Formats: sequence, structure tokens, C-alpha cells
Amino acid sequence: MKRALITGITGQDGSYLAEFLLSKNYKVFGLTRRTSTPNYERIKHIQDQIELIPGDLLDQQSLTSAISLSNPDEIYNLAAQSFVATSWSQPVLTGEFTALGTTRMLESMRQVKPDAKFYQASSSEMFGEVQETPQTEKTPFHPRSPYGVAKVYAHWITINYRESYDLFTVSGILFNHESPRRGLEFVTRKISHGVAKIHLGQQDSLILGNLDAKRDWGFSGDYVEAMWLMLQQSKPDDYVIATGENHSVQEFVEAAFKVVGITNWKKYVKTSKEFYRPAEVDFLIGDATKAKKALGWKPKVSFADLVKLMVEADIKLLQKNSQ
Ligand code: NAP
Ligand code: F7E
Repeated sequence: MKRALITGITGQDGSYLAEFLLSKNYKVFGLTRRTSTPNYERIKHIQDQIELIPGDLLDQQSLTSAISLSNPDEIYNLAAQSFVATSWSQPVLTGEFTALGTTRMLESMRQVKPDAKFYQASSSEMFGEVQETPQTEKTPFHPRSPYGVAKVYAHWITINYRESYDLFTVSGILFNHESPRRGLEFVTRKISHGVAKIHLGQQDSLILGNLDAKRDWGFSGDYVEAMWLMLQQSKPDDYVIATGENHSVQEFVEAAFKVVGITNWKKYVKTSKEFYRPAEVDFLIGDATKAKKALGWKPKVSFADLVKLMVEADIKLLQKNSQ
């Protein structure tokens, strides 16, 4: 039985990846940090099948212990301060978690389990102000937020440990991927949850920021498979994972209102400077040709299906909560 350690197991991707690896018959370990109230909402349905190990990206010893205890064949480093907007109000913490946290994980792996395979959660935010379209593994980076800058550091330190110590380390450059488990502050979930509330008469309006930003949105459940595939290759390499299609925030809004039969969405949507960013990433679209050829990966859930499944899941959730 293969063994995997997932950092960030309580997050969106961590929960889908844990499910996926269990379906492949892995023994799954997850790193969790201490909280004063439990935050196992996304993994409660599989909690009896996985083993949680306490630890924090800020604490080197706890990472070394987690790797030593789990003795993993594969390490998936998904933990990070992942919300771009927060990275301006907490830039140092974002650097500590998202950038240096990766070095700490790599260093602990090098010391304790150098033959493990390591996956780093790199991001399309590294492309920021895009230097070419569509973006590939070869597109130069120009990050536009402290988060993006931290991810560029983490990306290069992952490559550096591969080149310096001959470790099996890979970076997946994943474009935005969403699901009903997405945090409520990210724009897609904010919209699907807001539209569900408006539909149920629990909210009158939805206040958003820049409606013109365009993103290449896929489904998280599809993207965790790509992470696993990268670690099944004979050689470590980096891959872009994306749908190859992009849509504006406004298009997401329109599609979400359409799911509940509302066409005059402008009646409900307001914008506020509060949700604009100091430096915006206007336009992202990925080219996943390399992953398609080398990994045989392709996305399964379309944009329209993603919007529908998120809005419908939020309606169900709100109905359940109000019972
Ligand atoms: P998420 O839902 O925000 O989950 C982040 C996870 O990291 C949570 O489990 C969180 O734990 C954990 N974490 C944060 N700080 C930590 C610390 N100091 N020590 C230990 N654990 C810590 O993020 P996601 O959407 O699943 O994304 C997973 C990874 O992929 C992240 O690295 C993200 O930056 C990257 N990424 C995401 C996307 C996307 O579109 N989703 C695209 C590209 C890259 P708590 O539950 O305790 O907060
Ligand atoms: O913003 C615009 C906002 O916060 C998307 C993370 O998973 O994907 C994610 O980062 C766009 C931006 O995601 C609101 O200005 C408008 O242009 O959903 P988001 P993100 O910043 O793209 C990447 C790949 C990651 O790696 C990150 O970890 O939507 N927008 N109005 C808004 N955004 C938010 N959050 N809220 C609004 O009201």
C-alpha cells in the first residue's frame, strides 16, 4: 500500500486529493494545524479513513516529525495562505507560509525521506501581468501580489531542490479551480452562495469588485488527478493545468443567475472599491498541451457545469442549514 502525506488536507484541494488517493488504495496522512474549534468540515466524511498529524508550516520540527511518522512515498504540499487579497494585508505571513513553508517542507523531506516524491502547488498567479497568451510552462513570470511573489519563490525552490539534490520534486502550475468546497471569500463561491441566498429570499444583493477580470476556471476534483499523475512519471517535471478557456467575473455572475432563472442580474449586483485589488491580474488563460500529451490528463467538467453544480450545491446547503 502506497503512503501519501498531504499538507493542507483541510482545504478545498486537500479534501478532494485525499478522496482520490483513498480510491487508489493509498494510506493517507494529513498535516493539520491547531485551531481552537475543529475545522474538519471538508474531510469529516473520510476522517475515519485518514490519519491526521499535527504540524504547521512555520514549525520546522513539526514538519520533520510529520514526514518521519508518515514515512510517505508521496508528499503533496498544498498548504498555503492561498487568498490573494489577504496577501496585501498580511504580506510577511504570506511569505512565511507560502514561500518559506515550502523550503521547510523540502528541507525536512531531504533530511528524513529523500526518496519520497514531492508535489508543489504552484499557481497561475505567478504569470500575473501576462507576458504571452496563452500561458505555458515556458511563459516568464510577472506576479502582481505578495501571494504571487511567494508562489514564484516556492516554485523555484522546488526546482532548486531537484537540481541541487537530485530529489523527485515537481510543480503543478494550476490555473483557478473551484468547487462547492471553495472558501466563501473566493469570487466563484461568493457568487454561487450569494445567488443561492438571493434565490431563497435570504439576501437582496451581491457586492463584488472588478467584474472584468478573466480567469481560466476548472473543477478542483479534476485537477487533483493531475497532481497525482505528475508523481507517477519516471522523471520529475513541471506542468500547466488549465481548461484552455477563460471567462470574465461578469460571465460567471450571468451564468450563476441563469441557473436560478434570473436574467436581470444587474438588479442584484453592486460593485464596491473594497473588493478591488491594489494590482489586478486582468487576464489568464492556460495551455495544458504538455500535461495532455505527457500525463494523458484532460478536464472533464465544463464552465457551465461548474457554475451549475456550485449554485445547486449552495442552494442545498442553505436549505439544509435553515431546517
Ligand atoms: P485552501 O482551501 O485555502 O486550503 C489551504 C490549506 O492550507 C488549508 O488546509 C489550511 O489549513 C492550510 N494551511 C494554511 N496555512 C497553514 C500553515 N501555516 N500550516 C499548515 N497548514 C496551513 O486552498 P486550496 O484552494 O485547496 O489550494 C491548495 C493549494 O493550491 C494552495 O497552496 C494554493 O495556494 C494552491 N493553488 C490553488 C489554486 C486554486 O485555484 N484553488 C490554484 C493554484 C494554486 P486550515 O484549514 O487550518 O486553514
Ligand atoms: O479572484 C475578481 C478578483 O479571489 C478572482 C486562488 O485560489 O486562484 C485564486 O486566486 C478574480 C480577481 O481568485 C471579487 O479581483 C471581483 O481578479 O476568486 P479570486 P484569484 O485571485 O484568481 C489562483 C490561481 C490561486 O493560486 C489562488 O490561491 O475575481 N473579483 N470581485 C473578486 N474576487 C474576490 N475574491 N471577491 C470579489 O468580490
